[in-house]
Amino acid sequence: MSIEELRELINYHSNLYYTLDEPEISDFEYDRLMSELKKMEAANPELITPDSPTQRIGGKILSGFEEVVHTVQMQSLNDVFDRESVLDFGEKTEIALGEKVEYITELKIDGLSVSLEYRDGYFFRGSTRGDGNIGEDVTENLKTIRNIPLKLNKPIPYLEVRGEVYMPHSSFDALNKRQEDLGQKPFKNPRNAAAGSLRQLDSSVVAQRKLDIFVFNIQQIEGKEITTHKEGLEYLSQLGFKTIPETPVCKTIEEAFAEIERIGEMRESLDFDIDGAVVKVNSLSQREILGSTAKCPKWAVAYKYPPEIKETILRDILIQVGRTGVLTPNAVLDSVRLAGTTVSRATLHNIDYIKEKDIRIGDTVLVQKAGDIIPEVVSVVKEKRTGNESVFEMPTVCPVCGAKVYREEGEAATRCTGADCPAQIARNIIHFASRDAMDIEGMGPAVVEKFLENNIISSVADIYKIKVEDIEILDKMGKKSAENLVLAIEKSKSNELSKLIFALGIRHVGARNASVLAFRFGTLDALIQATEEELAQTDEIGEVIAKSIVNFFKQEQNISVIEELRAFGLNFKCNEKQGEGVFSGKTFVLTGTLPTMNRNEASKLITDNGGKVSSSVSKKTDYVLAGEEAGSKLDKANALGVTVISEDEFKNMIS
Ligand code: 3BA
Repeated sequence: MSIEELRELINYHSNLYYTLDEPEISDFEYDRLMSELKKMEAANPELITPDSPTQRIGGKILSGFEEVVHTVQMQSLNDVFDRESVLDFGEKTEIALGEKVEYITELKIDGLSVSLEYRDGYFFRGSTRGDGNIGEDVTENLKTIRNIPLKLNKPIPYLEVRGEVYMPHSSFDALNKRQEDLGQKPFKNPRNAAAGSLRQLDSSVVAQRKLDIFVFNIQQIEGKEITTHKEGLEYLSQLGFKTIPETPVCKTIEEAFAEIERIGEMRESLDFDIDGAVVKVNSLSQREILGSTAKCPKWAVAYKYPPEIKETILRDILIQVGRTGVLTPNAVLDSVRLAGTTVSRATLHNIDYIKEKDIRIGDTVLVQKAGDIIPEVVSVVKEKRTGNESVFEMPTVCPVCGAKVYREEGEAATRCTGADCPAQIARNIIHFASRDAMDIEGMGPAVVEKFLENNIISSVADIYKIKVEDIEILDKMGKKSAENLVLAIEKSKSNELSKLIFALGIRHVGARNASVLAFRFGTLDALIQATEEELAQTDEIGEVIAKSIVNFFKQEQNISVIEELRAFGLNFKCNEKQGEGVFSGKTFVLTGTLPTMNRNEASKLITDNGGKVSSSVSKKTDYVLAGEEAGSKLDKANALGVTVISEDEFKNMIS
């Protein structure tokens, strides 16, 4: 097969798969064709064309986005919130035109508007809306979206279309799972995720995010006459675009409104969010006559659906333990239909929320979908109380693992303290193996997940039981990397104590704290025995950290993990030498912003040279190293007569 034939074949199957959702070949077969094409292109780079499917996998890294001036402004839409206003829009339109008007009601996708430009049938530029007049050039990112044709089915001279880029729920769920695994903040909703993705400078990241598009408007076209919106949409799909779905032509504004209601009912069954419906005049010549105001066309209006609220009975409150160890109370409800789906669970967020709204088991409550996804209990119908309702209290132990739960002052969240809690195990193991912790190379989030799925490990200590034979059979692993991983695991046994302390994942104990603790207590056993007072008296360790540490070691489960680790021969002793040098026996306090160093760098220089860093100024303090905007610590130093030095003086002391 020639390279052209192969390219055509892949584009053919890609269109079947991504745009028509009717694949004819398996994913495996498709991947095989792609890898064949990549090989051919690598051997003959001059044969790469702009519409090659290999151009969609991303890779170019930009330093920023160029500006794009929209030759036709990207307008906004007037919003309306009820039936009357929609009918009003119809009436005004028909009066202005003095004739009958046809309408089209479209889904209003909750994503980001973009503009796509084609010259001689080839996609050459894509841009964001920006302020409507000037947007950003995101061509490389848009190329990764499979539903954007790189080459049109007809080579018309020029075309500009507009559409909405969005993230399907399925992509969103997968993305947030990855975010959590990597210990990164999940995105709040698909719209934010889509916006964040389009702004990525590395298009290969965008390629993984699986964005999608619906095209809804021809903005400019050369080489084809079009007279109605419907005809435009049909032509766009002939050219290869995925156009906005559900667009029957409506003969009257009442029909258009019935369509709004129908869309409202199917809303929840869609694999993407909509934030309303748009009613548009079908005839392009009528649109011309109607014209626009400063920002909005007079021939279209956006209808926003009210959030649906339903009444039901709260039968019970169950606790769910998330991957971060947070206990979330969930309401068990009598099933109700809510915006298209059956709802029988709703979040109650946290105990403060429950107390504030005085939500009790047995109450009649109102529920709604919050942020479109998870339903929440909004309020209690107090008139319907019978007196048989019972007040809910948070459990004192984790319902998953039995470790004590813990709630910090000023925090709404209640957390489990178990290092081996099955609900948190993936996250804890990922943290344990990570660079600043045990630094086990080759044991990143994806590998940990794979090991958990295949029951190779089920606790932190299990890492040290892993054998080459267990893992080399896993796909993508292979003997060589399996051997390397086992070596890396073995090597981690002799890590510094500070790394192990950090790896345990004690809440609030960061890498720096772990190192301070390792020095101060010398062995893990001494740290386990330490009292809250002893801990709180340690430099840099405050009351909150001290409490958290004591709490952690009180949990039997955590001690048994530590005993297992001991049995595997992990290093429990601090072998790092406290630095020796000019600062031996001297205590420093840092305050304010230094001109060139950050806190960590300064602290390291102090400890490397034998000194100690303390968090508060006392008579025992030898030096206060002060920068810009130093506050009360500087005042205190002056009051006590402690020597205050600048960064320059500090550096001179070392050299
Ligand atoms: N149709 C958004 N604007 C839309 C072409 C007009 C329009 C939208 C639409 C102005 C959607 C405003 C930003 C804009 C291109 C201006 C839609 C959707 N139609 N179906 C009437 O699904 N979100 N948004 N984009 N021009």
